Amino acid sequence: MDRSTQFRAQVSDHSTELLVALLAGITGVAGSYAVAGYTRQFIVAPIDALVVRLTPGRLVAFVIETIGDEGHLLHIALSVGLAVGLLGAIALLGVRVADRLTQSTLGIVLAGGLAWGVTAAITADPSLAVGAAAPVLVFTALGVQAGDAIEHNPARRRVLASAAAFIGVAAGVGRLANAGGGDGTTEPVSEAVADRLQQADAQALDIDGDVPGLVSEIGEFYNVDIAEFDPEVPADDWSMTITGEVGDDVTVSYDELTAMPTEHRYVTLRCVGEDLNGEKMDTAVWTGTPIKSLLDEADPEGECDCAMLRAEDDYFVQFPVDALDDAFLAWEMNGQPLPQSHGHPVRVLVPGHWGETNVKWLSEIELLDEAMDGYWEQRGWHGTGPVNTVAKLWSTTTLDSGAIELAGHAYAGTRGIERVEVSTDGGSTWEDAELSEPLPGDDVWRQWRHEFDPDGSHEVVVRAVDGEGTVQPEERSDSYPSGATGWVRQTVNMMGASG
Ligand SMILES: Nc1nc2c(c(=O)[nH]1)N[C@H]1C(S)=C(S)[C@@H](COP(=O)(O)O)O[C@H]1N2
Ligand SMILES: [Mo]
Repeated sequence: MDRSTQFRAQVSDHSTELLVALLAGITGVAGSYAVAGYTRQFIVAPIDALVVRLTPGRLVAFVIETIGDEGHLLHIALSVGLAVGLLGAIALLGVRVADRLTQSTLGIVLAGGLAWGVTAAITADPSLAVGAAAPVLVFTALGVQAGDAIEHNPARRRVLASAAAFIGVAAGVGRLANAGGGDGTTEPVSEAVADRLQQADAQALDIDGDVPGLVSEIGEFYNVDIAEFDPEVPADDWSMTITGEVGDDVTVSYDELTAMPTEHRYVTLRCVGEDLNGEKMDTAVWTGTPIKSLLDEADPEGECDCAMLRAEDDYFVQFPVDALDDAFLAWEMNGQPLPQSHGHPVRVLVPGHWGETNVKWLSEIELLDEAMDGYWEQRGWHGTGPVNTVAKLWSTTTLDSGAIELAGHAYAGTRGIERVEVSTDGGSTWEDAELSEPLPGDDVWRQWRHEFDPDGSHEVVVRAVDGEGTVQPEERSDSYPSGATGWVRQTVNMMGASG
């Protein structure tokens, strides 16, 4: 062999190795998805958790502001890439070991074993880890035994085709696994909840446009999570401890909690990170128990009168103990067991405070001696206080009569909504909108609706007046760091809304 043929042989050797490693990585990730679905046992889940944890807060805020909800695709893509790289590197190691030591079996078993061990360790699920390990083993074996054979077409094409087929099947199976997880069954709703759902229906305004009712459907209720993969906490395994600067630690189990005096409350949540006219604001009927008696039992004695709430997804948020006085530990949403994505089995609902204080998958309340930042506060947000007042303009509809109907919801936390005012001339003159009767509760939105006869183009402006008589401030600010402010404005003409 002259030098150049030798060199060419080496290059194609390397490219075959790399191809096999890449296929092993991709099929390993696909195999893991096939058996685990989009859950915490999927190999990408723990890697993504690490990626999110290591991403600087300023970058997170920047992505939320510029890309918004699609931003999570960035870290998921990165995490999938890292998982492919990890399994691919293991396969490559196997191929090299087989090659150098001329021990095919050793290399293959090493790669399969390592892929299994690493996946089992990071997902904490040894049996489902086989889903990632098996394809790595197979493709390492292919690389070792058929290394020379698949250097050229059509063998290479056959290997690629089988890898592609495997990935396709795995994706389908994984999707089925997901569908099985949230099995879509509904529990019968108690009479008390049914009454409240009915009351919400009855009090909703007759709106032509597409606006949520006074109670949001579970599947439509917005979702904000720090983790891409929700914790899975069976009710039987759940308990919550009040600890730290307390007279006595208090621990409750799920059965103890649900045996306590039960209430059904209408509560609205709104995320501090949403746009002024965004849609991360929803209402449900929540079933749970007030937290006060448990707090009293624990007897808080910390210097700062503040509490750190912690959750199973390593989320944490700190705010004044006083805010917990009227707070609520909820285990049902619209009469259904709390869905996994909304904090199963138990979450906190803190009246009037921004969404981030409403900790899901709650595990611990620690009373502190000194105030500390929570997860979002460490990333620059100020989202633990009371919500800003807002009137949303969520629909603009031309009615059969030719009139234009404007509609939306207004919310001001525990201050309540007294009035919604609408201007159709850019803010020169104002009229009161029709308002839904207030639902019982201290922390509930109201629906509003306003009809007018258009005459050319209109600059529509809406603003709410809270229960204390304070008009929603006009000055505009972005959601970062303290929640969006300003009045929602829209240019509306006979054809409907524009901008
Ligand atoms: N454990 C935990 N609790 C959490 C969060 C989270 O990521 N983890 N997100 C918070 C934020 S920022 C908001 S706005 C609300 C959203 O609740 P939802 O997803 O049920 O609508 O939950 C809060 N509680
Ligand atoms: Mo939020």
